[in-house]
Amino acid sequence: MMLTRHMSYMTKGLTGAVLITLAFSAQARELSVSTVLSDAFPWGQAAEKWAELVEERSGGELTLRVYPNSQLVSGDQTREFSAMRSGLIDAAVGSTINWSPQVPELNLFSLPFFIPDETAVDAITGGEAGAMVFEAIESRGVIPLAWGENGFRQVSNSRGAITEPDDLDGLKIRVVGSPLFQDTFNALGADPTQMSWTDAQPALTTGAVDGQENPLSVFDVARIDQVGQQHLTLWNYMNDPLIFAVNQQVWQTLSEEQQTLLRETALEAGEWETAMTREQESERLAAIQERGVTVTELTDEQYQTFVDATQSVYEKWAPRIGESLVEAAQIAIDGR
Ligand code: X2X
Repeated sequence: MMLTRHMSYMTKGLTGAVLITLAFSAQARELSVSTVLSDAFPWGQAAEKWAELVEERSGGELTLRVYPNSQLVSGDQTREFSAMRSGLIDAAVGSTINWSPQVPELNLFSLPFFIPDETAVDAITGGEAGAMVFEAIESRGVIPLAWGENGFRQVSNSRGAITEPDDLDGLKIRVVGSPLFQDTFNALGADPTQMSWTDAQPALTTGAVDGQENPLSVFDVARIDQVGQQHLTLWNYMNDPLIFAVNQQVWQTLSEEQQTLLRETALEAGEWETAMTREQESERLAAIQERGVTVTELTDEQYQTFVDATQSVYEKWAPRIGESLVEAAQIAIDGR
């Protein structure tokens, strides 16, 4: 009775158009997606691509709204995973580095000089080791869907060319707020300082730090050379994959069709972004060199001096990551 009266009041009081809009918006669902970098970078473009594909294929029923620049965690990128787990944010395209304080298994990718090339990255993420990493994420309340790539990280500084660990002696290097990085740069004799990406750029500009490490795409797009970083060493010391993921409670409220749609579009966006990032590497390097940056490539012998100097990091962190995961990754690398 009450309901009937209420409905007839609604019908009389509202125009048909408004009713249709209400009915539609009751079904439409918007999920927030956090990223650290904006769509000026491949990373942000990965999230935008995901949103585009979802928009197209859901007919507007499901929408992803991308919030770049770590804004949903007030610039503190190492809180992104916790925020997603607690439901403060619905989803993210995030870096393994930034999530590693909450998911120790993700430190696998930051082990210095462990993953030699792109084929090795693919062998790890696409095989048993990758599945183990995804299980580790899921066991912490987040549903991982697909891989993307921020890229192999290279080191730059304002002082001089780095060709051996001695060249890093005493250099203040900005690193991400993940403890393994502290150990790696300490082992190399540098003076690492943890700070967010938001704080890194002013610190480089004022000379509060001498150097930083990031993939070529980040160095290029953010014009890191213009904040005094004239020396860049290509040492591929670690790869930083991206992961597309959704909060578990949010995931459970989605229909099976919506889940399939989110997973398939994440996979597609991830593959698209990874291929693009890799294809762009050589033109980015050329652009960086053209802007006057001294680029140093290491000989095998020089490379080995870095491997030897960071052996202790591997020994300390392999047990924290999990010996069986490190082993699975090693098998993937050897068999690639
Ligand atoms: O902070 C960084 O260096 C960045 C942008 O690469 C990450 O978020 C890992």
